[in-house]
Amino acid sequence: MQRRRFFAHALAGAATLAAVPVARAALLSLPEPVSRSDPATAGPWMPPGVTGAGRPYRPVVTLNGWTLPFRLRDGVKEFHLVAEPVVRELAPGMSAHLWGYNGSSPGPTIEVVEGDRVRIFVTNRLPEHTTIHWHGQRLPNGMDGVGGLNQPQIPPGQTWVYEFEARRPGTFMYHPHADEMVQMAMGMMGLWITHPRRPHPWIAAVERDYAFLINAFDITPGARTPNVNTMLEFNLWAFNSRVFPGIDPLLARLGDRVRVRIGNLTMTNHPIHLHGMEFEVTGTDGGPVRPEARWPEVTVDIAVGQMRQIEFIANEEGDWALHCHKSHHTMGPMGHGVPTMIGVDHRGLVHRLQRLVPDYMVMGERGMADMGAMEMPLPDNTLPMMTGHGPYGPIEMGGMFTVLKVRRDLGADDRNDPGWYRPPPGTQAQPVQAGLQPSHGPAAPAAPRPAPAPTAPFEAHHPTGGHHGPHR
Ligand SMILES: [Cu+2]
Repeated sequence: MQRRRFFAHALAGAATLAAVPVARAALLSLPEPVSRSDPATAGPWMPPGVTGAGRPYRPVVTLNGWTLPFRLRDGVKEFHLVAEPVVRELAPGMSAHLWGYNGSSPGPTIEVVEGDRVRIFVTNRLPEHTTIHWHGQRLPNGMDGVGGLNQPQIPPGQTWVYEFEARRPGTFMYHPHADEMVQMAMGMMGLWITHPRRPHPWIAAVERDYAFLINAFDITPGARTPNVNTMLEFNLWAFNSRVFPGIDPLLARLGDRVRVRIGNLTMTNHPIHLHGMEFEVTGTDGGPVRPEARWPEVTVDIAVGQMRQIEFIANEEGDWALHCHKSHHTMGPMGHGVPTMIGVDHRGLVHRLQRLVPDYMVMGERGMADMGAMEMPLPDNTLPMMTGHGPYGPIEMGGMFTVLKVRRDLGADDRNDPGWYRPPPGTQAQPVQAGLQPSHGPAAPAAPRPAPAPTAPFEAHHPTGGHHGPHR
C-alpha cells in the first residue's frame, strides 16, 4: 500500500508529500473555480461520466448548500477552492459579510469515493494568510494544513495544492488552521463526504442523505460583519449559515431511510432534537459505528469539532420539527439583558408611558409568546427574535430550527416542498367544547388554512414581524 501510494505520487510529479505553492506555469492548467452564492439548496451533484470516473454513489444534499464539481485528470479528482470574502443571505431580510469559499459560506461540499486520489487547489483571495485543514482525514502529515506546523501559511494572492487519497469513508469537515478564531467566526468551513467504495457492512444504503454544518455568528443588529472576538455570546444560530425561517425543510417519502450528517464548528455544543421518530447515531468523524454499538435517541448532542451521522426510517407522516434543544439557539437576535417580567403587572404604568412614548410596550409580562405575532418595525438588516408562520400561526422560533416533512405521496428523490401537512380528521389537538367530553373518535377540527406555494417553505415575516429587545 505504501509503495503504491509512493509511486502514484511520484508519477503525479510532486516532490514531497506536503502542501506546496503552485508554480506560475502550472496555474494555467488549474481547474476553473466554480462559484455559487444562491442560498437555496442545490440538487445533488453527480459527476458526469461517473461510470468512468469511479463508482456510482447516492450524492448528499447539502442543506442550503451545494457540492463542488471536480475535474478528472489522469485518474485524480481535481477541485479548486477559492478562499474569499462572500455575502451570505442568512434569511430573507438579512445578509452578512462573511469569509467563505467559492462564493459561499459555508464553502461547497466536497464529495468523493473511498480510495479516490484527490488534488485540491486552494487560492487565497483573503486579505490575510490561510490554510485548509482536512478534519478527520487520514493523510500524509504535510497535507494536514496546520499553518506553521505542517506548512507555511498560504499568503494572499497565492494558490497552493493539497493532494492525498480519501482513505476512510465517512463525513468530514474542512476549515482553516490559520488565524482560526477569526476565520471560523467569519464563516470559513465546509463539509467533506467520502462515500464507501463498495457496500459496507456498517454503512446502510439510504434513500435521502442530508448534510449541514452548525455555525454561529455575533452580528450587531443593523451591522453586516460578524464580531470575530466573541467567545460565547453569539446572537445568530445557524444551520449552514442560514437561520429560521431561512433554512430549507428536509423531505422524505414515507418509509425512506434517511441519513443526516451534522458537524459543529461553533464555540458550544448543540443538542439536535428530532420530533416524531427515533434515530441512531450511525457514524462520527471517526468512522461508521458498529451496529451492535448503537442505541436509540431522539436528541444527539454534538460537541464542538464533532460530526454526527444520524439515521432513521421516516415512517410517521407529518411536519416534524428538527432543531437545537438549547432554547436560546432557536431565537433570533435578542438582548440577553432583558429582565424576566412574567407576573409583573404593568397596566397603569404602560398606559401612562404610552401617552409620552406611543410605541412603548412591555416585553413578557405573560411570557414572550406575544413576540411571535407583534408588528414592530426592525432596523435594517436584522431578524426578528421569534418568527416564521406555519399553517396555524406564528411558529415563534428563530435560529437553529427547521422541519422534516414526511409524506406518503412524495416521489422517490422528489425534492419539491409539498407544503404544510394536513392531519387527518381526529388526529389533531383541538379545543374542548364547553359542556362536552373530549372526543375520542373521529372529530372535525377546524380546517387548516391552505398550504402556501411550494417555493416558500416558511413564510418569512419580515420586516415587521416579531420583536427584538435591546442588543448587546
Ligand atoms: Cu444549539
